[in-house]
Amino acid sequence: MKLVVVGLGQCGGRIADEFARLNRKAVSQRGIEIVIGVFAVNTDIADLSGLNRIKPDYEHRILIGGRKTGGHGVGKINELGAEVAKEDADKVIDAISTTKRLPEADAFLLIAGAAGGTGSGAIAIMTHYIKERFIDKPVYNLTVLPFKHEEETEERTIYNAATCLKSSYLVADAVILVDNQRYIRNDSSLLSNLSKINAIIVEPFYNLLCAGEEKKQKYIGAKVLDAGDIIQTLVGWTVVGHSTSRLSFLRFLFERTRDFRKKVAETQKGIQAMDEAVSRLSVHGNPGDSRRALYLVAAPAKEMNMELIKELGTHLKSLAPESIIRSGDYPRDTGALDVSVILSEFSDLSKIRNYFTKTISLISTIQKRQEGIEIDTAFDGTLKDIPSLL
Ligand SMILES: Nc1nc2c(ncn2[C@@H]2O[C@H](COP(=O)(O)OP(=O)(O)OP(=O)(O)O)[C@@H](O)[C@H]2O)c(=O)[nH]1
Ligand SMILES: [Mg+2]
Repeated sequence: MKLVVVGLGQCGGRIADEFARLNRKAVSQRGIEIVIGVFAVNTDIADLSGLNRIKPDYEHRILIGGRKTGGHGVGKINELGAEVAKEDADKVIDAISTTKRLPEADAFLLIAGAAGGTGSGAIAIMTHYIKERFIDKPVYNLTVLPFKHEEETEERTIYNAATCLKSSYLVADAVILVDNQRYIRNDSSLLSNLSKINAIIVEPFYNLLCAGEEKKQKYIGAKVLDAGDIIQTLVGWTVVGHSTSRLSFLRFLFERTRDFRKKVAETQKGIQAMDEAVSRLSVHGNPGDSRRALYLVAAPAKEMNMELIKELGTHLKSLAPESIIRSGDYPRDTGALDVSVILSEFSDLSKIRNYFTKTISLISTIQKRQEGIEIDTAFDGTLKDIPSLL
């Protein structure tokens, strides 16, 4: 599957930069292309300059809202991010249109942090314009949810996330969710290392995008997972999961017997790997609430057989009984068993629902504050008896 990737705001730009790296890896290691154009869009000149792999010309690093923001960002006001995206959408569309071999792209992927200003405000607006201009291609959003400490310290965080997510859901073909907080679970040093988190965020996409582009016969699976399978799976709220387990090196080299015990062990290893991928979903969710699912197994050809793939399908069906499940195998020469999972069309995700309910109560508190009905400070009680001149 080939993507055109557009990163919006700082978070979006940096993750788009990671996709550019992923594509270079695919070209150098596998001789295939998975991303045919990468763009960063921002209101902040410094953020655009800080990127590494996206082409440094103004057609790939696109400054929007220069007149309104002076090139210094929108300071977390996502309404302003949305406004400048509307005003400068043409600039972005024109740049995308110059992509060589654009007709080969299977889909667009737009990326942003939900809690910021520029990306949060711009992602749904740009999705709308891109869909309008390139009507034959699906447009997906990859939306990054804030860390817990950001939610706790800044009211705007929740409000921005809720308004960004609602808007994305209304226009995008699917909203792939990634929760920053999930990536520091076992390693708190990651909190200060966003580039490491970004590398982990894009990991599940590597094999998923490569599998259908493979040209070499020995890497073509019995059941190839191609762009069509992925497009059919991605609908509405979506999460991804990934796990890699190393197969024992000696066993990998020498053990060629095909006895039944080995087969049982293989299946068990596969199920463990899938459980791990599901336990590491990019946002915590109940697989039972998804309506579409997909899994891809990448491993040495001799470690895989159709029975293993089928067993894994049965296992995923037991976790997500309401889901239509698609699958594929991807033979690789590495000593690893790699499982990628997509769960899509969620009917509920508590994390997202909480943003919406918290924002509704936040809005009513703000309204009351503005009307002077409720003043949440230590002066409350004394203040309301003082006449106001407003
Ligand atoms: N995973 C990840 N999250 C990031 C990164 N940079 C920022 N974020 C998250 O994104 C949110 C802030 O969004 P930014 O992208 O910095 O904001 P922006 O879109 O540039 O908007 P303004 O700076 O307000 O104009 C916060 O929740 C951050 O935790 C990054 O490189 N990786
Ligand atoms: Mg910024």
